[in-house]
Amino acid sequence: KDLHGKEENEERACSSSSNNYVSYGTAGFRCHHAALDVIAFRCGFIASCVAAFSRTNATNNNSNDAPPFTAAGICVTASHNEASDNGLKIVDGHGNVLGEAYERACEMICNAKTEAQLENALDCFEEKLPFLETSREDAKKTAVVYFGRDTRESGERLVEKAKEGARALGGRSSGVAVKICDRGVVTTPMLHYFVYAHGKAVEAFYENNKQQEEKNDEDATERSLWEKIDAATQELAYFKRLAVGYLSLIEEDEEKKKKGKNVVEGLRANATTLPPLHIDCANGVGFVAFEKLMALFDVIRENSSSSENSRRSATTTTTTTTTKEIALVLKNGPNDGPVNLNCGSDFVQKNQRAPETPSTRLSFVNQRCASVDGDCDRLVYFSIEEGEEEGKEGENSSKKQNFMLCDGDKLSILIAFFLIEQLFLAGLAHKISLGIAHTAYSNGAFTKFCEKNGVETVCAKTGVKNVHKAAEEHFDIGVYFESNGHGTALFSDEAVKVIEKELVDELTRMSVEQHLRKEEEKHIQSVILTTKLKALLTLKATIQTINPAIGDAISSVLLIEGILRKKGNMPFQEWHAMYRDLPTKQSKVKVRDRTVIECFDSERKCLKPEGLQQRIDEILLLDSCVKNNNRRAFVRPSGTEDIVRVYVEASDAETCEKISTKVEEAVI
Ligand code: NG1
Ligand code: ZN
Repeated sequence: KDLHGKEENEERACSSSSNNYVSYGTAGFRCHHAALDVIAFRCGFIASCVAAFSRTNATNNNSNDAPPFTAAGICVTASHNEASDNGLKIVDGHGNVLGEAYERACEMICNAKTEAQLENALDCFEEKLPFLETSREDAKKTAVVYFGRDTRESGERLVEKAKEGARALGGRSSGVAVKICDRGVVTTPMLHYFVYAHGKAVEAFYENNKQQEEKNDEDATERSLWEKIDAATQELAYFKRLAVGYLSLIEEDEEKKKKGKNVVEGLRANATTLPPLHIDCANGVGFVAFEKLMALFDVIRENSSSSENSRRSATTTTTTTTTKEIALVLKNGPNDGPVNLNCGSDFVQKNQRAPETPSTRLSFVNQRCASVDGDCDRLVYFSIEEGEEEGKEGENSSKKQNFMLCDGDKLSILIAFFLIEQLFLAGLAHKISLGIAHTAYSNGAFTKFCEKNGVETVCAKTGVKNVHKAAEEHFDIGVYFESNGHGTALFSDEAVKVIEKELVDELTRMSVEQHLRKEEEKHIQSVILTTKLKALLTLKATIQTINPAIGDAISSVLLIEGILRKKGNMPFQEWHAMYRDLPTKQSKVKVRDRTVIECFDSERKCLKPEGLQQRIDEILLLDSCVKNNNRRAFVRPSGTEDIVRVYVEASDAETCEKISTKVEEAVI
């Protein structure tokens, strides 16, 4: 009975639901916050189950090892959606998005309207879910559930509901005690990282204690674990990992600058430093998190007794940090307006224009800029050049703006090319495969560019979970970004091992050589680094700069800033000009029931309703009787909003518009 967790009179319809049925969308449940109390409660319960029954890699089913202690998590966020929406993302024991295999059962549980339906859904959940790797009796005594939320007003209420749901597992005579770790307002990737780090701490603990008596003392195990994973320690560990990774990544750059080894890069590095990066934080949690990162850079700088100048000023709207390592200007924080309203990566990427919040309208012009989304797991870079309209100088002149976007595709390209180069220099190109996973929304010019440069690509269905999976399955290092900036570079455990082993081997080889030359013993830093060693160290630093659990805008900013610096302060324009995007048009169409549309071929084609694909194919021939390879159009039901998305790409903007209008009509 208590599983309903339902408030009286709460029957408000979900904006993303049809017939009051809330589907498990592209990234969990998401709709108007008022309809989410029951769903939050039930998701909390689900997360508790995940935590209670899933194991770490360090333990296995048939051993008498100490019980597993992996955690699970709930992010209360609606990412890029408007401020009145909210949502629930469930994090599995490894810190990843809860797998697709569980989605239907979660959907059944969250939509059950009667006691019988609920019981049925729970049975289904218990019986079918593969994550129940342990039997009921074997479930661990403490289920640890992490909670985090973005800056939305409804977040606090929904976290409380979700906690109630999580605690309900303890109340079901399950013998499980539920431990709540509320991390307050954090980015989605931070919460994923905490769950991931929790699992790693547990794994390490069991590895270290395997041979010892204490392994049977569960209470001692738990106590010592809790010391490692309190909120402040975990948060500092997260920022430290990224910041130290970044500093190691750019370290060599300083050396290169002095030596001017590569003429072009050396010249650039001497002539300029990268201009500060102005970050539009979508009026959301990213602002808060970036501020913490900057504070850490300040501490590191102070401790390293650097004589460089540094300036930090905090106001409600803008925070600036300028150190020799990184220069960030933060804009659009939670006090500046409703989350995502006329700002954020979704606004910038979909509308192809700068954020339009009153305080920042003009301040992005002629700067190097980036935008994150409401929960800080997406990132795009952009720049707007403003100049005088030709031949119109003086008072009446109008300004001509040139908007340039480096979206997820261009992030992928920059990272992939950089890593390919490093693998080659490290002598590992033949041992470690690298490729890019993307979605149907990737620009045709991007896929052609990859093909031309021999970079393997694979197209997956929309949604991080799908692209992540494709990257994992196809490559040792899988770089993946959705065009909207969701993504990361994924290193397989095997790839990490190969890199680490090669690093040790190279260091050994160097010290043997040195010894043979009968040189005095020198510290490694005083040795001239070989190209191979430098590349291996760069790869290692890259791995550290990346959030291993999930795509993370903070981590991506550091990685991209690091790469641009390593490329001799590559100007934005040069990165942007690597290839030229085909004009695109994205629109939303409201229909009565979007679920009638079914897609295949990674959502590039339509199976149902009958005739729609044929109609789209006809429209693509507009004003032409031959197929034009630059033209592409597809439609798919959104998994996060109650709309159908239409995507069109063509050689010119005018044709895009025309095709889009016709496809929209066909959908309606
Ligand atoms: P839907 O609403 O299913 O298109 C959107 C994004 C996805 C992903 C999810 C989750 C587009 C076209 N789609 O999904 O890429 O980011 O939200 O946030 O941007
Ligand atoms: Zn997001």
